[in-house]
Amino acid sequence: MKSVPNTQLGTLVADWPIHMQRAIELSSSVWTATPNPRVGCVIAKHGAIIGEGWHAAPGQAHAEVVALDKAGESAKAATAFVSLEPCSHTGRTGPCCESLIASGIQQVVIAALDPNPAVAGSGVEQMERAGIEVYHMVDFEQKARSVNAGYFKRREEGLPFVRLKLAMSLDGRTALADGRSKWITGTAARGDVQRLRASASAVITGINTVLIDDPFLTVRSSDLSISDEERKLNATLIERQPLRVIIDSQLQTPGTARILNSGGLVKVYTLNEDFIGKALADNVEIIQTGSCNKRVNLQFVLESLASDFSCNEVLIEAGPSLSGAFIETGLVDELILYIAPKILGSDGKPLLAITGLQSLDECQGFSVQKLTKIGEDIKLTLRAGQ
Ligand code: AOF
Ligand code: ZN
Repeated sequence: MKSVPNTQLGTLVADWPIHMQRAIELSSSVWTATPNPRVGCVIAKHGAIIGEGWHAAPGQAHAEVVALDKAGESAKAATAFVSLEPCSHTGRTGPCCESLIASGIQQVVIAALDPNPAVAGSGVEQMERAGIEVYHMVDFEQKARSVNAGYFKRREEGLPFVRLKLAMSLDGRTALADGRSKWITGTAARGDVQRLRASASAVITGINTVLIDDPFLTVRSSDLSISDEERKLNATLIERQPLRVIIDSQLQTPGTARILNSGGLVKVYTLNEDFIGKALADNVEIIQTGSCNKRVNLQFVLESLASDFSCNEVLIEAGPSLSGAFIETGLVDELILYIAPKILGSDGKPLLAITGLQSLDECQGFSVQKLTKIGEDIKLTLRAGQ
């Protein structure tokens, strides 16, 4: 495989960056393909696109196969641009590199190797053995990886990408002193949260939220404010419920909790050793996990979600204690903060229960990635680290 930086592309292949950019764009046509990565493919010949496609969901055709189908016989001697190394194994579908070889494609250009141990370079090897020229556009690697930050993190570090969603007033409060908080933010922001849920492999919450708010934490089609086109592309995701996860050290979740009774699978992580034989419902699994200062060890939970349930991206929607604990342990990769232009007053509930910081050096920093107005509210996207 030849690594080609953009600066070394000759005039003959000047259109390569455009096609690779398109392949990466196509990969994010769907909110998620969990547990699979998002992958896009463009097939080009003499500068023109003759086929393109993306992987829509596990079990459905891989991006290369969709694009090859569109290109038909013209794929012979053409070039395929794929955002991820074509697979070489038989999973839910057959190996893409065999389909590419059979089509008579002459060149395959990738943006990143697939970290799946069943692939990991063997896709490239097989294609090269069959006489296909394989190129790696190194300048697109970072972009391709960021589209699948969760997939790469799970495969390489055994952890999912962790997104923490928070909503607060202008003065950093989440509820009045008596706990009343329903709908601080407007309908547009709540519709956006629905989309975060639909994009997640799992939504994590804590026992306090279950006991106080009794949320469903479901994806509700009617609450998603999206275009018809986006609705069509993500139709299966709107129907699917992400895995719901409850961190419940003492196993206090009542069998009547809405989160258990709204469809989809639920995992309850607990420290309670007497859980054996306790059953909440058929869709609910109780998992005993390790502790850290008598609280559920959050790193263990995340490791289990990655290795036992193949979660690529998880969304935390919890109260100040659990959200604060995730931040304090440094496990959050991205923070999505909705700010409602309201003042709830200093006796209102704080955003995060984090105490005891002694110096400014101990404060965690975040870098602002994006700032948008959403309805009447503000949405801030932040990444951990400065
Ligand atoms: C590709 N093109 O579009 C995708 C790939 O069980 P399966 O058949 O769905 O395969 C899932 C694995 O295939 C996944 O873990 C990753 O290694 C690769 N994904 N590969 O060539 C695609 N989605
Ligand atoms: Zn494949």
